[in-house]
Amino acid sequence: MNQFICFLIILGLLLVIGISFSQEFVPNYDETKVPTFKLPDPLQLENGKRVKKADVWWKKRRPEIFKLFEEQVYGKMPDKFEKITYKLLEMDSGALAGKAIRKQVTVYLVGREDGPKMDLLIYLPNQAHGPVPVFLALNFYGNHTIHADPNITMTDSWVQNNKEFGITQNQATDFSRGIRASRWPVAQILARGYGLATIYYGDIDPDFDDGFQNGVHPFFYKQGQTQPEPDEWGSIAAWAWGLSRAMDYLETDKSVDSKKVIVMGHSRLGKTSVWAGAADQRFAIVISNNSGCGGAALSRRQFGETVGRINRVFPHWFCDNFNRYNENEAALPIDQHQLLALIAPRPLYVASAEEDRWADPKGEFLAAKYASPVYELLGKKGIPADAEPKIHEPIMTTIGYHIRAGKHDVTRYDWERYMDFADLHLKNK
Ligand code: GTR
Repeated sequence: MNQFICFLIILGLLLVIGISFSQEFVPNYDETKVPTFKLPDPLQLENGKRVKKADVWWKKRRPEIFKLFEEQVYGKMPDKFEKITYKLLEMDSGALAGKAIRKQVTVYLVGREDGPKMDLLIYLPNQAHGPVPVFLALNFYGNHTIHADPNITMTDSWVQNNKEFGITQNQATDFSRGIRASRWPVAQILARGYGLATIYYGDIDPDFDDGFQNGVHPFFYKQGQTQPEPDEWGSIAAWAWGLSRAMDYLETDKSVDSKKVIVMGHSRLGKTSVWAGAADQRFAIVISNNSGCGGAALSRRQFGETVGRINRVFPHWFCDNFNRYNENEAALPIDQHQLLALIAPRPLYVASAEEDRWADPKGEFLAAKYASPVYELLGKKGIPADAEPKIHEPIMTTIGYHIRAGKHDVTRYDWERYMDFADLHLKNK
C-alpha cells in the first residue's frame, strides 16, 4: 500500500513537471507568425483629434503618452525628493598613462550620507580645453569591471553571481577588474574628445525581486507603505531615476558640458536609458543598444521575448500594472514607438544585432521608424520611409539606426557609430 502511494505521488509529480515543461515559453522567431496588429497613433489625441502642430504635441499629446508609460509600463518615479549631495572621493589628472582625468564621486541620492548612494566613475580627456560632452551609462557588474585601471573603487553593493567573473557570494572581487573592458573602449572615447561617466546599476537598486525592500524604493514609501503601488516605479524606473541624479551631479561639474550628455545603455540598461531619456529632457542624445522587449522593440510583434515572459521572469522590472498585458499585447494603450517618440526632437539612436533575435531587431527598427512622424512634426528628419537597414549600413538622421553582425552585446562597432552620431549632432554646436 505504502509503495503504491509512493508510486502515485511520484507519478503525480512527474505529471506536474511534464505540464510545466509543456508550458515552457517558446519564443516565436517566424516572421510569418507575427500577428497582424494596429499600432496606436502617436499623433492622434485620446479624443480622436489629429495633432498637427508642435504646441499640441507638447501641451496635450506628449503628456498623454508619457502618463500611459508611467502608469502602465515603468511606474511613476517620485515627484518630490531632497536634492542630491555628493563627495569627490578621488581625482587623478594623470590617469590611464596621462591620457585621462579620472574622478570618482559618491552621490547621495536623497541628499544625506546615511541614505542610498551611488559611485560615479568619470574619465575625461586630459587634453580637453573646456567642458566636454559625456557618455553616461550604467554598468552591470561594478565600475571596476569596465577597465583594468587598478584605482577604480570596487562596489560593495550586491552583485549578481557569475562564476566566469569570480562572483559567488554576490560580492565583487578583484578577479572581475576589467572583465567587461571589451564593452567600454575608454581610450577611443577619450581620443575622440568625449568623456565617460558610469555607475553600477545595483548601487541604485539591486537587480532581484525582493519586494522592493532594498535599493532606493523604501526611501520613498509613504507612512505604512511597504511596496510600490501598481502604478509606481519598478527597478527600471529606479535605475532611470538614478541616471537623472547622475545628471544633477554632472550639471555641477565644470569640466563636463552638461548640455551634451548622451545617455546610453545595453539590454535591460537600454530599456533604462530610453525611459530615462523620455522622463528627463536634459539628456541631449539617447541611445538604446539591443534593448528589446520593454525597450525599443514593438510589443505587439510578440517576436522573441514577450511582455508576459519578461514580467514573469523579471517581476520587479516594470510596474505591476504592466502585467495586465501579459499575453494581451493588443490591449496595450501604447507601444514602444511612442516611447521613442517621447525623445523627440532630441537625437535618438537605436542599435540591433543580427543574432539577437530575442530582442527582435526588426521590431526595434520599426519602432524607430514609427516614431518618425513625431520628429517630422517637430521639424526634424526621422527614418526615411523607404529605408531598409542592411547589416553595417547605419542610417543617421535625427534618428540613428544600425544592425550589426553578431550577438547580443556592445561592441567597438556600436561605440564607433554612437560617436559618429554624437559628432554629427554635437560637434561645433
Ligand atoms: C534577458 C532579458 C532581456 C534583456 C537581457 C539583459 O534575460 O530577457 O530583456 O534585458 O536579459 O538585460 O541582459
